[in-house]
Amino acid sequence: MDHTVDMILSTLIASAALSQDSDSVEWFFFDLETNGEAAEFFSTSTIRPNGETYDYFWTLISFDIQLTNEETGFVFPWEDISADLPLEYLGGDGTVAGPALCTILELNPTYPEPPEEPEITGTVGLEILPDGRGRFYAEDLTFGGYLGYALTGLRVSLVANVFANGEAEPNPYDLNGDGVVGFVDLTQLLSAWGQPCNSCPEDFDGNGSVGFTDLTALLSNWE
Ligand SMILES: [Ca+2]
Ligand SMILES: [Ca+2]
Repeated sequence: MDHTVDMILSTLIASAALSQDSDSVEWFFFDLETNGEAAEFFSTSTIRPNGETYDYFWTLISFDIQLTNEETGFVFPWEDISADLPLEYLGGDGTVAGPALCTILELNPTYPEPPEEPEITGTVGLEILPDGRGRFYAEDLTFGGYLGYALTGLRVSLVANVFANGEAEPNPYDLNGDGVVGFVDLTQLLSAWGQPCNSCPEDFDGNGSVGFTDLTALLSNWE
């Protein structure tokens, strides 16, 4: 299967004029297009990232595929196959726990249903980033082929509405506040290792110094 078609990324992100730390946003993600490479779009507007929960609903605008004749190289026009997709791909709603980083939507498209081919497998998703932007992405994509026809393109557009409720308690183990407990926090803890400190953030158990108990606490909250 030939993946020589250059990945084209085009986006038109229209967003309601909302200020930083807003309680609700409407994110339009148009034409997330890929030939199989990982692709991502970011919203221009933000929602406040410290919501205790987020209510959301999203609607698929289109889900297009592109086929190429492997013998002649003829590329067929984009075809919207959203009408053939299962109902759960056309839209949905729900609530996720904050604070951001949190995942609103994750689809694992397989089209058509096996054993039919050509097929798509992979992940298409939407998440709220720690800075409050929305990230719409497609990754781990595998395109199949059938009888001389190769799937060479995928294009997805959707709109999402997100509402922030309440305020999440900050995670004490997320020392740098980027929304995850990870290597950056570990590094920060280790750089304070063994030093006496009074109510410093790395001293989780509050015994006046940064040591093994604090390390264990951080690792058991690793994300
Ligand atoms: Ca962190
Ligand atoms: Ca300690």
